[in-house]
Amino acid sequence: MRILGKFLQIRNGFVISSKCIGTTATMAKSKFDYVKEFELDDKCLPNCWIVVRIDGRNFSAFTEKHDFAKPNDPGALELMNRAAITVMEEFREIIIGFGQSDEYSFVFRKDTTLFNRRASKLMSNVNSLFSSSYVYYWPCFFKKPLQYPPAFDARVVLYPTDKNLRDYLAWRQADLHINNLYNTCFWNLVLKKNMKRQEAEEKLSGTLAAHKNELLFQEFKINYNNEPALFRKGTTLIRKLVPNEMGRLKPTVVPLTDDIIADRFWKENPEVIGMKSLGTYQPPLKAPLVPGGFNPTAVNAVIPPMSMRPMLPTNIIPPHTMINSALPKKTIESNHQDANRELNRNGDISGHK
Ligand code: DGT
Ligand code: MG
Ligand code: MG
Repeated sequence: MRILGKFLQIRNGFVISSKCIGTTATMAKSKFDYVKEFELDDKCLPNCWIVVRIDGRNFSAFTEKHDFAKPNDPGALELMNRAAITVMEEFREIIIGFGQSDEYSFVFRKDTTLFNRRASKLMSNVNSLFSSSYVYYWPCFFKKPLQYPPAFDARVVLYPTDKNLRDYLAWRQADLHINNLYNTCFWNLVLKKNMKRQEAEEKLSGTLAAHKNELLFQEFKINYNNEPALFRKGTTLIRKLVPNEMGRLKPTVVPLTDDIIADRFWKENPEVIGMKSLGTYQPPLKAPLVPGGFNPTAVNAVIPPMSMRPMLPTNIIPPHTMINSALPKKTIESNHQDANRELNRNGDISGHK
């Protein structure tokens, strides 16, 4: 747009001399281009598992401010799972996720070429989608509105061998076990025996796991092994073939509350580390319920009760509702091969060959 004859133009809201336009554009290409060289190459080493772990920033304060149940808030854990499932539905090169407390680990297949394996791209995309999903789905799980925007930190760690990866995941689950046993004792002492926090801390100081188990049983008649698996084992997200309404098997992110330290899990789900065709989901025969109808072993545990999601459009309710409506075994088996063939053809789950 010309204002003062040929001397002034308005471009992008700035008034500039028409004489300078050509020169400025040329300079931007030649003179400033070198700054690109300052960007570090952060491409992840080849043939390594890429783990992105996110963790809530100062969640000690966040959980207090938002009245989370102590020591475990089922809604809060389900919200973490919902956000993590959103991440895994978007980034299909993630083969497994593991969540506990305010953290989630996501494992990219070791041969992923996503974002050219750039650590900062992988990490920032996962973290950003997780954080926005956490806020987006908040009203489905909590009646109290968010008091301030939560934040998550993130890191990338590479593991060169399958054993390293399994040990990493075992480490996170063992960490959960140690903290949860302690916290279950601590909060029972504080909330049920009216102990001061410092008193409870002193009572538990230096005690071994066996002592804590004994304390829970003797003083509160709690058998720790009967506590909800969600609290004791965290949530493991893997991909399985799950029948939809039409009986067709569809690749689905499935939340499990399983022991991932022992070999059994890895034998039952060899496709995870083996990066093979997906297995078919077998619903647990007997899903133990915890008070309030919360069902931590069922796949649809991540779906909040209807009463808690009045504000949600239907299209953001996760597609896991059919998982427990077991189809006849024969139908599942005959669909299994077709579904895996379809996966390979469409690259639907590019993480599995
Ligand atoms: P950070 O990660 O260094 O910024 O600091 P924090 O405060 O996030 O510490 P972190 O990540 O080591 O510990 C997680 C905190 O979140 C811890 O204070 C327990 C709390 N938290 C996590 N899940 C729950 C829950 O379900 N209920 C309650 N009451 N607290 C929880
Ligand atoms: Mg934290
Ligand atoms: Mg944490």
